[in-house]
Amino acid sequence: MIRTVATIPFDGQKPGTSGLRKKVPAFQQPGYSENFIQAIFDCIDGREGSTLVVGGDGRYWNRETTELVIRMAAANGFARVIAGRDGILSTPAASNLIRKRTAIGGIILSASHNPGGPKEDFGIKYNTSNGGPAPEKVTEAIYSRTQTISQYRIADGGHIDLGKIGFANLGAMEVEVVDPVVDYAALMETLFDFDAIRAMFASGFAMRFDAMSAVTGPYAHEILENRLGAARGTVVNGTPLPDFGGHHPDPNLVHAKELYDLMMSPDAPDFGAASDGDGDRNLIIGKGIFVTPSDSLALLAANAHLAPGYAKGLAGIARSMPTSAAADRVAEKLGLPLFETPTGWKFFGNLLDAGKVTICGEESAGTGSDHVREKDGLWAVLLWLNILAVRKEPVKQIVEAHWREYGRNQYSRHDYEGVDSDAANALMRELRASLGRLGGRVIGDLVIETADEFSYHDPVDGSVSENQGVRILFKGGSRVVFRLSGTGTSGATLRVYLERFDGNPQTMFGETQAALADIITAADELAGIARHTGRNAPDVIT
Ligand code: VG1
Ligand code: CO
Repeated sequence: MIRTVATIPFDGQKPGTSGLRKKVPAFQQPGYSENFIQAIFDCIDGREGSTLVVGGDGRYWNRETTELVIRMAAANGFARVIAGRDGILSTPAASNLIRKRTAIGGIILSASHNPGGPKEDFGIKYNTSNGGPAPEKVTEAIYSRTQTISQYRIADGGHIDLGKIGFANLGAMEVEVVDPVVDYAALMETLFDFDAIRAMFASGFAMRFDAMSAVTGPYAHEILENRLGAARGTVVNGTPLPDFGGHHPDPNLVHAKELYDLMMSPDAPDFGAASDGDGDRNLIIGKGIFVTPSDSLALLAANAHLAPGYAKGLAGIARSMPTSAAADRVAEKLGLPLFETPTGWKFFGNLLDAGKVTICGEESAGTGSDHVREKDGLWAVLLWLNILAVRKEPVKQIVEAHWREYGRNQYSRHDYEGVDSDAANALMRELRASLGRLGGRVIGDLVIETADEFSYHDPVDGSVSENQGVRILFKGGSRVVFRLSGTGTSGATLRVYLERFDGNPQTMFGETQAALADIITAADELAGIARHTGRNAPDVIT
């Protein structure tokens, strides 16, 4: 039976960088999730008779919402829903399924790196038929629909067993429950030299992969241990838990500290990696060396041709604006175009669809390629493994050789979390207002060359995205960027991105925070971080 039900007024917080993210109790209000899902469906032209993919990162409320999406899809004319078993699909695996099964789109249930549990975060995101996050014009349309909608449609009755692989019917709609790993693992086999990686593990190469009790556990067990022969126990925290074991599934040096400490100890294996809640990010640590995501992007781009899927070379490279310019140096040397986009994977979609770029990356530990339309944590790990299997050198040696060849972009991000929203907005407002006066200003040894706010002109569809972060460029190529996070669910998070280029082998191996000290001081002076936020130090340094 199909019911039409009145929605509740939507409280109108605009979906941010990655869809709608809120605390679980917000999504549990009767009619709330329904309102957003119906608004998504209303914005899908041609949904009658089409296929929809649904799944998420396994966090609390994932399964309930997967069932809700299926029931609403049945009442909204879809012919088929493909769901991951138990409602599980990593973000890149969902992107792959949308593409492979020519679905009209997909709904991904995740709050990525944010904590999970009954009082923690949940999220709903819509991806379009190319497998990528909906572009801004679509998310804007969905948002305005939430403001006018008064009813949603849902199919009652009928049993949905998400635990069992196979086909079932809900009214006229078919529900197909799939193994979340199989298609993704098959895709990875087409890109990487599994034989070479298997031989490397067989010869004693050791690694640790921390799945952070999030979605990548089943993927990593199957690919690393079962197919590539890594020792049992390589994958730790490999079972997805609704509350991620009480941790933040954020693969950074604070939340993946255990892995970091191991990799810096005398007992370190050859390679360490971790992924986030929904499996789209990666943390890469070699024995005795943390590889910053910006450096990792540059290194992967420079060495990608060593993997079969990229043997023909790259079409181009794209990075988000706050990501360091390390990749630019690789692009220049290889004679490739380099694109600078706003933060958020949705901005890479057009470039990838148009064949202008092959590899993309963000400083926040997201790297990916044209194999799907999302960033992909395990993909990055496998590309690293493929490179290591071919070069047969330790990670540290590869990274240091890269710096010697290209120079080093010393880089760090400082996050101030849970800042009062008014204070954070005031900081950004004052900073914006000061931009016109900053050119030529001297702070210590630094001279400001330009100061502006980044706006992006999409070279494919001509759309313009404004207010994408304040950037202050110093003479000599050092830089500080300020922006507010679009993925938080309480208060504001101020992100400060700091960068200095060092081409001198006498100094480039120095410690990062020390190398950036004068830029850190200048950042506070320019933005009044302590004055506005009352904080004297960031909460997270990566
Ligand atoms: C953060 C990162 C950004 C990333 C986004 C989604 O956004 O900075 O690079 O694309 O999270 O990542 P923000 O607005 O908080 O800075 V996740 O892994 O949703 O999937
Ligand atoms: Co994520």
